[in-house]
Amino acid sequence: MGASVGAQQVAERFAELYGDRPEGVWAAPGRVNLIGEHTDYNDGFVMPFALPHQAVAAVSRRDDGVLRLHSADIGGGVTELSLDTLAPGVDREWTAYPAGVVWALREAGHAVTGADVHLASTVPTGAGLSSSAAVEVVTALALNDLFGLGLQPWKLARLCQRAENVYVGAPTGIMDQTASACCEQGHALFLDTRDLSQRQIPFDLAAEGLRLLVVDTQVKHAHSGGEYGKRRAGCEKGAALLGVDALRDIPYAGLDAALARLGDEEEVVRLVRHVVTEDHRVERTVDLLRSGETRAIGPVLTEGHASLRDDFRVSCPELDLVVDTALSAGALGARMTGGGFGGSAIVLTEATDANTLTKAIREAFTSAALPTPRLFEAVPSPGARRLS
Ligand code: GAF
Repeated sequence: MGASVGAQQVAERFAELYGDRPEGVWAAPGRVNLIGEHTDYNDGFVMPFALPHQAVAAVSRRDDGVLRLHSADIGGGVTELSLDTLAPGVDREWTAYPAGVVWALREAGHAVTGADVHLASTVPTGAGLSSSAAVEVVTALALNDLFGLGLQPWKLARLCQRAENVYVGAPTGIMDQTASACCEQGHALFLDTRDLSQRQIPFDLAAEGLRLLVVDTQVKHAHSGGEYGKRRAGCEKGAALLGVDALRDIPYAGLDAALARLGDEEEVVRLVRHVVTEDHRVERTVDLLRSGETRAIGPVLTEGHASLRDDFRVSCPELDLVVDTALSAGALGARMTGGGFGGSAIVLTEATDANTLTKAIREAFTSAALPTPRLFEAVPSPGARRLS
C-alpha cells in the first residue's frame, strides 16, 4: 500500500455509504520515534516524527445522538452506536478508537451530538507505528472543527490518550497522540511529556545525504499488552522506592546513587537505568541535531537499542536481527522503535548505503526462515490537518 490515500476517494466512499457528501475530510499521520522509548509514562522526553502514512476521515455532524462508523480497511458494514450507551471497556473492536474519542470529548463536557464517519488508513497496523493514535487523532480533529470546540492540538492529544487508556483500556503514554497531532513536516518533535512543552527540531536527512529506513518485521508477539503494563508498573515502583513523582526526576548524574539505593531490586534497577539513560539519550540527540552533527546520533540510537534489549527487555529476536544486520552492513545506527515485542526498527544510513542495507536485511530474514520484512524510507511529514 502507498503512503497516502486521497481525500476525494474517501469523500466519494462516504457519499456512497451515507448518501451525501461529507462536511470535510481530515488526515492524521502515524509516527516513528527517533529516540526516547518507554519514557513517556515516566514524565520523560521523547522525539518522534510523523510518517507520510496517515489515517484519513470523511466526517459529517449529526444532531440525533447517533455515531455511525465505517472503515475501508476492515471488513464489515457501518457500525451504528448511540452516544448515550458509549461506556469504557465494552467495545473490543476497531470502533473503540473513534468511539472512545467521542466518549472522551463528551465526558470532558464538549457538546458532540453525533457524527457519520468513514475512515481509510495507510498506517501499517500492529507495526509499532501508531495506527491507533492516527485514527483517534483524525477523529478528534474532525469533531473539534465541526463542532467548533476550539481545542488546541496538545489538548486533543490528551483526550485521545484518555480514550485509549480508559475507553479502550490500554495503559499507554502521551507520545503517539501528540506526535500525530503536533508534528511538523521536516522536523522531529522534542516533547517533554511532563508539561507537554514542545520544540520542533529541523530534521532533513535527505539534505545531508542520509536516509532513515523503517523495517517492519511484521511480527507481533502475543504477550505485548500485559508486558507493557508490567514495565509501567515496575517504573512506578522504582519512582516510589526512590521517593520521586516519576523517574524523570532522577538526574542522569545521580543515577549510580539512585541504583545503589534500590539494593537488590534487580528488575527495578534495570528499568530505572533504562529510563534515566534514555532521557539522557534524547537530550544528547537534540544537542547533536542542533549543532548539525546528525551522523553522530547513530551510536546514540544503537545504545538506546541495547538498553531496550538488555535492561528494559522489550526487544525480540527479529528486531535484534534487523539491528545487528544493519550495523554489520555499515549503518550509522539502528534501534527498535515503539513499544517493542515485535513491530518495527529504524536504521540510520548514508543514502549511498541504503540499497546494500536493504538487501542485507532481507537476506538475513530469508536465511533465518522469517517472513520478509516490509521496508520503507521515513520522511518527516506533516501532523494532523484538514484536507478539504
Ligand atoms: C507505545 C505507547 F503507546 C507509547 O505511549 C510509548 O510508551 C511507546 O509504546 C514506548 O515508548 O507506542
